[in-house]
Amino acid sequence: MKATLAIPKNYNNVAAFHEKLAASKRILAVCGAGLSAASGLPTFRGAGGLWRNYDATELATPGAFRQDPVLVWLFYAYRRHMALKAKPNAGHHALAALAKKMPEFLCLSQNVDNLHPRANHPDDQLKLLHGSLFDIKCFNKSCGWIEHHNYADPFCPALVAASEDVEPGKALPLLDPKQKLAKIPESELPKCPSCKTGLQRPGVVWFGEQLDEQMLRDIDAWIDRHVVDMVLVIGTSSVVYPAAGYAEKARTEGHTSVVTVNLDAATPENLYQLEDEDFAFAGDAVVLLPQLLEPVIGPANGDGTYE
Ligand code: BJW
Ligand code: ZN
Repeated sequence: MKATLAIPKNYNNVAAFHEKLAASKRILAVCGAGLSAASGLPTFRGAGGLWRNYDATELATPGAFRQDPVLVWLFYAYRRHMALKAKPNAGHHALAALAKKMPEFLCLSQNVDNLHPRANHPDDQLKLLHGSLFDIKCFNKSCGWIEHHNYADPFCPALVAASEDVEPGKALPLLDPKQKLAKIPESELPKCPSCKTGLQRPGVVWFGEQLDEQMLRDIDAWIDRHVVDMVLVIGTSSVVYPAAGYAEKARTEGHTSVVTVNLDAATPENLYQLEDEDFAFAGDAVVLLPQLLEPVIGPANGDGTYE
């Protein structure tokens, strides 16, 4: 849990961070939606967290899907379309470059937008905690059918309204809560090809659902193997568990620095400040990560990539 908070000693202190980075061999990152904000994808909480007039987190539950699978599918079909149009940003590229330079860097990401893999982040140094928009599963829990790398856009003919492109400056009718949604019969949503009865659903982790157990075991084993020198907490409100617990789980008191990189890092709710060795950087992850990691990854190319 987060503790009482105040501005840490090492607030926006890049030189002190670089000293700690030079002495670090094992780094864990915990990323959230703020990392993809510069790629044009909205965050969950705060401004941008509304889809039509729904709180995005209210649609991210099995109950919402059970009650209105068409509505939830429109939300996810739109998110797939947006993620496919988006490009990984310099923050994703900087993390991928760090992974290539530092074998003992592990990146945990709550993001389901596929932008880490598209930045060529090595698979074995990336754990997608909340799954992927581009995995499709069966809603019938006992079935177990899953399809990876499904990039169909529109996802199915019935959901075409979610994949419309409009002229710049114009609003997509789907996003205007004043415009009624066209009636799409549930029977037009694709069924699971294996059990033939369950609806297909996005392969993401909704509230109340378990994260992949093997993945959680692998993360725990990685953390327990040796001391972790640094935990980068990037663009996340750190309110969703288990993701929010990893900074403390990985901390060896007196040694591990927890480093918050957040647009709102001046706001106490967005800060981890439990120990003197912690750091916080207020700003856009797309600007801060290349700057903070530069001693290890070098300068970026003009387009934010490193290869
Ligand atoms: C920038 C920026 C820029 C902006 N640069 N920064 C222990 C205690 C209490 C509760 C629980 C617990 N353990 C489990 C729970 C229950 C629950 C939970 O955590 N609830 C809390 C809300 C209280 N957890 C679960 O249910 C999880 N399952 C689980 O643990 O199973 C076992 C279990 C079940 C039930 C009970 C107990 C145990 C599953 C969680 C799944 C979360 N799923 C979602 C949807 C995924 C699919 C989808 O994408 O639609 O994941 S919800 C949503 O929140 C999404 C995100 O990954 C996640 C986190 O959001 P994130 O990334 O932090 O985004 P924001 O918007 O909140 O923050 C953005 C931040 O960026 C802000 O701080 C900005 O300032 C910043 N920012 N622009 C830098 N440019
Ligand atoms: Zn099935």
